[in-house]
Amino acid sequence: MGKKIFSGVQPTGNLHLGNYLGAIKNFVELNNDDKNECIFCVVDLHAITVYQNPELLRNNIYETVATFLASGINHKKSIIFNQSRVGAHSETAWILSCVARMGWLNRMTQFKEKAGKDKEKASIGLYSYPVLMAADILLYDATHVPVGDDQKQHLELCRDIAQRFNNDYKVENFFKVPEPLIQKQFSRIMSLKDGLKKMSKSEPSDLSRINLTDNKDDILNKIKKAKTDSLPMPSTIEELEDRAEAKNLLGIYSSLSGLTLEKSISEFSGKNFSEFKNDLAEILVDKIIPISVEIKKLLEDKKYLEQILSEGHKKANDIASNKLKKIHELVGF
Ligand code: AQP
Repeated sequence: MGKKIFSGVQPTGNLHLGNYLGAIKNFVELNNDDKNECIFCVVDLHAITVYQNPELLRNNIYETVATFLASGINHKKSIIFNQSRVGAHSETAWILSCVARMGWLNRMTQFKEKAGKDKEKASIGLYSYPVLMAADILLYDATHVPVGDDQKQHLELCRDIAQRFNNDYKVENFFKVPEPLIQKQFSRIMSLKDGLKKMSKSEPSDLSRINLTDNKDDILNKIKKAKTDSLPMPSTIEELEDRAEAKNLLGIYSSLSGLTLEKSISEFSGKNFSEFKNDLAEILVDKIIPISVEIKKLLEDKKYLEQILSEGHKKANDIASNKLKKIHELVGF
């Protein structure tokens, strides 16, 4: 039987290699399987949990759609839409926030990381973000949610919320309890400047990430400057312990080449980093430049992108409104 897939990406600009290898590449594979029903959402309501310049946000919504298409998502075989146009997401998030417990949200590590030291100044939206994410997924009866490793905890929370709602309202299986789809290897791509920090859109240094809109020179330059250590390339997986940067770069190489980590290690064993970096840059250019070129081409035709969003909106809205109607009945509205 096929899977019902739901996943989202925030239109916060600078979509990067981590988003691609951790999530979007997986979306494409799932979308290629005709048995699956796929819904891919541009989660703009999530984006504003941290202030976004409105003009940039509008453009980033189109850029995210363009990235989906340029990466290989087929809009004829999936629903692509942006979250803010389907009002049921916000309304369901409210209802679910009356089901979720403070204690559950207090455990979310992403909030702690993103809010930083001064939690009092973080928006309430940033705190309750995982409840909105649960609404996104549960409205569509998704069975599987492909995400990067950093979203695993939010998905567990979504499962808890679904079960609690089903129990409180005595409706077995009303909300499907979704399974995360997290790649076994290389599910967290780290910064090129610090192998202990995840590659991220909001990191101020552009040298920390490969953007999906980078050109060849950008990629060559970023790989040349990527942090490494002074040891030669490792010969075994064990040697990668405590060598976060080497591990990350080899992980990126393996993920793009489709090789296991063991195979990549043996290919470069004992060589120096500069040789490895040349091959890494080459494979990045091979895989990322066609996507980058296509994103730029698609962005020249906003009408086309708008049409895709508008078709997606109609389909998503039908499914979500229908589910919300049932939620209303269950809670007694
Ligand atoms: N470094 C990463 N490695 C693997 N997967 C990643 N994802 C994000 N960063 C990495 C996955 O990409 C999908 C879309 O992410 P998002 O845009 O919705 O949110 P995010 O995780 O907050 O992305 P960023 O880049 O880290 O943004 P900022 O800087 O704002 O925090 C998700 O499935 C995510 O797991």
